[in-house]
Amino acid sequence: MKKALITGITGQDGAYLAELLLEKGYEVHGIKRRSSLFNTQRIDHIYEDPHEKNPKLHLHYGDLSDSTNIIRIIQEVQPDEIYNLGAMSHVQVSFEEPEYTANVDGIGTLRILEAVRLLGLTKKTRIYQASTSELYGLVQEVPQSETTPFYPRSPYAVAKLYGYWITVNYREAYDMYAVNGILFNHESPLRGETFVTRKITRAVARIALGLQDKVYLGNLDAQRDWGHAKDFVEAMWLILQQEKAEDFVIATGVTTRIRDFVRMAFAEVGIELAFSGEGAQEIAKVAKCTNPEFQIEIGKEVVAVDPRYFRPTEVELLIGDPTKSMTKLGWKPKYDLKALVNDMVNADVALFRKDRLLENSGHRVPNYYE
Ligand code: NDP
Ligand code: GDR
Repeated sequence: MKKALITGITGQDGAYLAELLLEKGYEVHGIKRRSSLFNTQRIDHIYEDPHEKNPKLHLHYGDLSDSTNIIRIIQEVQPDEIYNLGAMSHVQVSFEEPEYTANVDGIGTLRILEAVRLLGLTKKTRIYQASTSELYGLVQEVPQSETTPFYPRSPYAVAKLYGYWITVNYREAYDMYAVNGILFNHESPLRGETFVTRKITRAVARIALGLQDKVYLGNLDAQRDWGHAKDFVEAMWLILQQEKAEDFVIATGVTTRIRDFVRMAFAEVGIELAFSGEGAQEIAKVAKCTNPEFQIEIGKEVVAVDPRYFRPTEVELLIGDPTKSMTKLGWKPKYDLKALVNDMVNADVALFRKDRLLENSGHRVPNYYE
């Protein structure tokens, strides 16, 4: 039985990947951070009581900023595969916490590689590094492929640039199986609530159900190549199963503006929007509602721009070229953008129906607008 160690197992990708690897018969170990509240909601459905006989999922307390902790866990687990998904993954927050982001996202990667080297596991353990399309940053060429030059535009992307190159360097210097998956944006119902897609689908559900009046967003002109996280974790696994250690771009090859994601998400609940104004003055009002369940006033303003969500330096256009992964890995996404939006909006409508029930029976349900 193969053993995998996942950093960031409590995050969106960690949860889907753990599920996938368990299905494939792996023994899965994950690193979770100590927090003052439970933080395992995304993996509670696969959690196994450690008192049970032969559990297949094991959780270890740890942190990518703590080398000795990382060394000890890797020594104990002796993994065949490490998926380094742990990171401070929010681009805008990285402008607020640049040093912490560098430590965890940059040096954290080094800690994993160095632990494997020091423990003499270079021939046994394969390492997947969660690299990102944010490395491309300021547009140099489109679509972006494995050979496109990098120009990072945030402390997050700069930290990930170090993670990318230190992975390449350890591969070349020590002949390790250490590879980068350069993944474009991927989303799902498990996506963190403050990334733009989930922020939008949550707002759509809450507005349709009468729990919220409007949503404030930032740059509506940015373009992203969005896929489904379920498809993308499959690619991570495939990347580590190749004979030769190589880096791969994982993307859908289709790009969409934030504004059009907003339009599609509202359309999913039968609400048609009319946009007007420009830049920080842009708004969207309800033009039509074809769903009798949602009593929403025509003409109501449901989207507005708040410049506090503008980034000091923005990545305007991402569109990936997945040719290499499609030909060499045989990877092909099952979800297109419409299916992704449908999955996310339906999940949030189901989630917030529960909140509406609670509110209707007199309970206060807080919501955080980030
Ligand atoms: P999430 O933000 O959902 O998850 C991040 C995970 O990292 C969480 O489990 C989090 O723990 C953990 N983590 C944060 N800080 C530390 C730390 N100091 N030590 C150990 N673990 C830590 O991210 P995603 O699942 O979306 O992304 C997974 C990885 O892929 C990240 O590295 C991200 O940067 C990268 N990536 C993501 C893309 C995307 O579109 N989703 C695209 C390209 C790359 P906790 O739950 O306690 O916060
Ligand atoms: P991104 O994702 O920065 O691409 O990083 P995010 O969803 O945060 O932003 C995408 C684009 O939407 C614009 N935007 C807003 N973004 C947020 N979060 N909130 C808003 O209100 C808002 N309004 C507009 C942003 O300016 C941006 O252009 C994600 C993360 O998962 C990274 O970890 C990963 O590496 C990259 O994707 C690929």
